[in-house]
Amino acid sequence: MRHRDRHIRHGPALLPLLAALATGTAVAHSKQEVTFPEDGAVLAASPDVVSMRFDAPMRITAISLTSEAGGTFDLGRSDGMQPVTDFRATTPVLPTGRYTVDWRGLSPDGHPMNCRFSFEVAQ
Ligand SMILES: [Cu+2]
Repeated sequence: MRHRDRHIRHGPALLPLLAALATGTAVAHSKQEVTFPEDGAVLAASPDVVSMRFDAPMRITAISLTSEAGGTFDLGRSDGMQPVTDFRATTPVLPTGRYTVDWRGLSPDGHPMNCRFSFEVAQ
């Protein structure tokens, strides 16, 4: 069985289904539990890192940080593309503005996942 979850953070109705799918399988579907910054957060200064926590190890295959103005910013990864439950990447100093983190990953059960979260750096 193959399925793709888009914006998994916004799909609470899917959780019972995902739990049912995970039952009886050796490896579980992973989901995003917590991000830093939180989705919608307004920060007084540039964050040093962005992070995501998962309930099962997720291999992050792509991640990007873009500004509302269209700029892209390099992230410093240290996970070596290995599955991790706590993903962290350092950020450059971000000017005031709105930002979105988009990521794609592979759940332990092999399902492709993707999600995004946004935050604002205020003056
Ligand atoms: Cu799955």
